[in-house]
Amino acid sequence: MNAKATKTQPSPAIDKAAFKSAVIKHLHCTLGTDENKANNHAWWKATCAAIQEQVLEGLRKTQKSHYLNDTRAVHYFSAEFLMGRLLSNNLQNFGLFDVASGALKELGVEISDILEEEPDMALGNGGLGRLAACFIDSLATMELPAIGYGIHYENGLFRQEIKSGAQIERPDSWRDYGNPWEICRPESIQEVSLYGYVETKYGENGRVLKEWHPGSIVKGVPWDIPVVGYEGKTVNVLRLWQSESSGYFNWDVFNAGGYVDAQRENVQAETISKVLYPNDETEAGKELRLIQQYFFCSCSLKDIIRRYKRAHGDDWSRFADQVVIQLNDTHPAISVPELMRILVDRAELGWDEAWGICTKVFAYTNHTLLPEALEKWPARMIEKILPRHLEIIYEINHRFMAEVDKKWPGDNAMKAKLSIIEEGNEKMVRMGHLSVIGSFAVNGVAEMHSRLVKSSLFPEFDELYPGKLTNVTNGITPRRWLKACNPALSKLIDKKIGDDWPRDLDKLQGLTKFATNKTFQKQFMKVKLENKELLADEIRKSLDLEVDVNAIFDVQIKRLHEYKRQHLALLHIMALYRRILENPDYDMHPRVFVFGAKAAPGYKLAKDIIYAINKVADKVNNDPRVNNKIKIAFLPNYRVSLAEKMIPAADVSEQISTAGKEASGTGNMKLALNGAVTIGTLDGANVEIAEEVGDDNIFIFGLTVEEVNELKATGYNPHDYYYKDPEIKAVLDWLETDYFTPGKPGALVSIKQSLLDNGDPYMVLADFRAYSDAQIAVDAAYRDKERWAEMAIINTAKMGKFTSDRSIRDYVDRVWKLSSCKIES
Ligand code: TH1
Repeated sequence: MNAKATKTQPSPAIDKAAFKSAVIKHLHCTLGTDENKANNHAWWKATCAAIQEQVLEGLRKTQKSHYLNDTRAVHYFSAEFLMGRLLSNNLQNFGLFDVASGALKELGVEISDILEEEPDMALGNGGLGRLAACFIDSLATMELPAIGYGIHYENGLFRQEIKSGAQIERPDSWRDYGNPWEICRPESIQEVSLYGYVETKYGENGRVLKEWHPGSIVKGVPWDIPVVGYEGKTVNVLRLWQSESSGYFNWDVFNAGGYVDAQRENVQAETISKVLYPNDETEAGKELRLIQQYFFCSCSLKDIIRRYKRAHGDDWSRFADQVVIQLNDTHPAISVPELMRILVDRAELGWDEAWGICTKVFAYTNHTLLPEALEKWPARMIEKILPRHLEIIYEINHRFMAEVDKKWPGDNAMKAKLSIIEEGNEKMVRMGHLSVIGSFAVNGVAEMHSRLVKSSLFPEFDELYPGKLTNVTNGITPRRWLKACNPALSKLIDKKIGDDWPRDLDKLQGLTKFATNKTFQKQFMKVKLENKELLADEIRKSLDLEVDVNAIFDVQIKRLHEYKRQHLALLHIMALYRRILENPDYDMHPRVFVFGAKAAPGYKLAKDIIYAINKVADKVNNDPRVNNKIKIAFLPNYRVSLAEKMIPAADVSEQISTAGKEASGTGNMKLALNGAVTIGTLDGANVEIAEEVGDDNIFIFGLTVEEVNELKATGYNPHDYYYKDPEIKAVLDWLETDYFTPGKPGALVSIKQSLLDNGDPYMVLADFRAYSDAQIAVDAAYRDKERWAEMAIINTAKMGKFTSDRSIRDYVDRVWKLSSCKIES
């Protein structure tokens, strides 16, 4: 049964002939070249320029409509936006992909070739940054007034090369040859103060006035990236700030004896937005990082206030009706004292009135419970860089302590626990506490994570502020993560259930009834096979490695971190290898283990794990005794555009973090949406994926959070597993030999040490056997072709919940209270 064509497919604004002339016009007039001379890069730029005409028209109309309707808007503050490539996305969203592809073909150009010319905008580390990108896509698609605020890093996340198995970091220069999407807005430059000292003055009726005399001032230059919603009606912006020197030298501070501080110009202004810190989930604690955070928050708040004042003058009473600011983790938490400073010192509002505004404007999303990711800044560092902000933080805390005393009279332990200030050798400012206290809503990112935020991270805050802590489960945009990255599957789905699922992902439920239909199963698995062929080509090009597309494609793609347990996957692969060596007839369906992962440059063990995967790969891939039953492909430089090629080709999705550690995960959603079956722990959003697809369509294994905690409490000893399970022992001992690193015994020993001597903090050994058994079940299931096809289809069919449109709907209803705004044409 083929469903009718629906009306929701974007209808192209221009036809092929018009698009073709636009491309040629830009080739001539924007790029100064012509059809005979143009290379793929020039064609790419001309095509971008052609579509940018539509984009900018949409942007102008959107801004006009928002202004005329004086809309309430959400301002998404995030230190990271992992946008990836924009051309194919923008073409898709305008419904112009086929038009452009046809026009280019007539010009003798393959669209797939020019799409490859676009560098990724990699202004983020991983899930947190990509979530921000999915959210602004949904906001535009749902016609909600929204603006993303972040940093215009000159260098995004490093480019990863693999040399002799080891990770090497190279700078990422995404703008070297110009970025066709961004628009510089010099008319909206802001100034940001740093360093210096605070002067106390007395105004009329004895009012205490604080004046900050900064030691240096830098300029923030805004660059706007248009964000095109599906069907191209609303075009919102992502505004990224670039730092520049203001040429300003503070004589005032110089003369007041602050000579050294005045010289702070040598934190050269330009360095502020030079580079993205490459640490995912580890707080860097570096002065420059705090400056980056303050820099973009201060610019963004001033930008918001400028826009508000244009409509409302000095009347602050409506500010909180018009403005809501979402803090993406604690990275923008310094916004809370910054807004207080602007309101109290600049606008001269009373403290209570200012605090009333603040706590109606901010909402905070927590993304992790890992202690190493919870930001704390030395009070002395804040005092040096932002002396007035430290005073404000103390004042906020002073008043908060009084509230705590009201609730728990005389309980000093409680005060110490909840205080924004952590006492100790060095006083530290807890940015999480500041964010909870300064916000009207706090959310975790998956049901289980939000439960843990309430029960173990912030239980007292939950008692103090009932209802403030809530959940919004993460989501992903189906436009990029199915429609654009998997055109073959998208077309099959269109034919079967109609083409309005990219807007209404619950429609995929309609596939359920075909899950056992033999014809549909064949069609679905044929698409999967074609996608595996494409990835096999990529693996051949990148690694010079041949893989069998009839093997199970088993994919683990995410940042490298011990808690994500890529080393659990590695130990299992080594165990399989060993079983084959011991028994050449060892019965297993051939498997290709595909990895993509970057390690933080300073994270030694993570880099060792990458090295180990590559060394084991060298050996296994070239050992004829393996008889092609196992291949290992570690694809270098994992990034959004590579994910778009890997995800459609996956049969199995590895989501094997220690229970309680992965707040949500979003790769798990992308893979399942594309018909991969999950092998995973009961962690993060895996729990909700299991609820949606049902126990028969997912492979759950391992300790639960409760079991992890209990084992920890009663004393976990990894040696027990090492001595009790001969396979674990053999595999770990193997790491100590030079079998995988000929001539270099011990090159892989750090992994064994972390699992034994260092106590195996993520309980890899405790979960090994359960994982191995689950993999045996995966193997058996795959051999039953029809059963597997059914599972894969069900996974796609049941992912409706995980569209980022649903996440945004939840934020709108529960937190932001926004209304959509129709764009007048
Ligand atoms: C990730 C979480 O690890 C992941 O589980 C979640 O799906 C994702 O955020 C989106 O919510 C995080 N990334 C970072 C990055 C930094 C600091 C904390 C986190 S939590 C730099």
